[in-house]
Amino acid sequence: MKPIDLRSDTVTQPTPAMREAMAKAPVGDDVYGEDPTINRLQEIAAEIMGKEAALFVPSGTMGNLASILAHCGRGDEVLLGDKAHTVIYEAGGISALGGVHSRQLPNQADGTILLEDIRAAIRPNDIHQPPTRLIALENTHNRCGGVALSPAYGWAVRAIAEQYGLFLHLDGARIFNASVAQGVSAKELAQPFDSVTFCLSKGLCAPVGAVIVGSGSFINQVRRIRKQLGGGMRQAGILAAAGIVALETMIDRLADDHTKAKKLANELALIPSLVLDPGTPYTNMVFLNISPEFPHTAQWVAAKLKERGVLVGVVGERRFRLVTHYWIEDKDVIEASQHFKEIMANG
Ligand code: TLP
Repeated sequence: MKPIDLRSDTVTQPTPAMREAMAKAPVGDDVYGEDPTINRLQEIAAEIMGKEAALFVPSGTMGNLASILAHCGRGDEVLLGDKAHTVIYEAGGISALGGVHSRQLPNQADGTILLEDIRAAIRPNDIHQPPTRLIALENTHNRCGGVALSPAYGWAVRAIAEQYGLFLHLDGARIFNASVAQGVSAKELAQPFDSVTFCLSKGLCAPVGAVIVGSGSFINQVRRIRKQLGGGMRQAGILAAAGIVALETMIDRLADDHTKAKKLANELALIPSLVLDPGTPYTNMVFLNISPEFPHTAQWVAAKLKERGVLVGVVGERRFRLVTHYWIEDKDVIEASQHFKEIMANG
């Protein structure tokens, strides 16, 4: 039996159309810049994001790492939210591999960092202190509940970046969820940023890959860094072919995932020992806690759910993250909620 896998949208399998495109893709050596399918993916990506150029990379993590290493030298400082994926889930790569000093500012519940906190964190020109070089934001914001940042907030941070001569990077792993949820184009969301990483292999269902977009000279720089990181791929047009299908056919349907997340949240809200986060879901993620009177942990509940073929993300002692995606159907939402209900009632 196929499990109902709500752990993440990273678990999505490629669609049949993707598998077909992958089988037929013309390929070449991309380190020589000769893979026609990768070149096409990069052209489409740059166009969608309204940037000069794009670079295909193996993962969102490498996209953020290469971008931050391009903006910052060793000992430079990047301002990030304390709940940023780059801070929590990227194995400290920017520090370990780039010597970049990370300054973590409190993320607000809406995924933003207060503008006054950003201003106050910018270092003076003082030889004792690491020079502030970059501000990095995340949209949608994973650890802040999958909440979307608005273009207006991007522009407000841009104004600060310009005032102080800083670069601005966006981890837009799920920028298309942010776009669909707010009814604004990804281009509008990307415009205030010097560089954006976005993922093909989450809600868009491609098996592998992310894309970095930015100016032509920036993309030349990250191309060299990608090589340093061992991410220069050869006949990877086979992967890019799925990415093209993702960008051409899988963006608008993300609205269905948001609707399914709402349905899931509505069902779970009826279960007495579960407490949903206020406002959840903003996009395709439902965050919830187990109420204090329930005698077991989230791990315990997750293990019981697993026995019944339902997989959920445990993101705290008594906390879950459930993510909807292309391979979750309406009936799966009902079934998963029913299993939750029974387990919580018999706990
Ligand atoms: N996030 C994964 C896990 O790493 C937590 C998930 O299941 O959500 N930026 C953001 C905002 C992300 O959520 C992720 C993946 C990445 C970057 C990294 O992408 P990959 O997995 O392609 O390196």
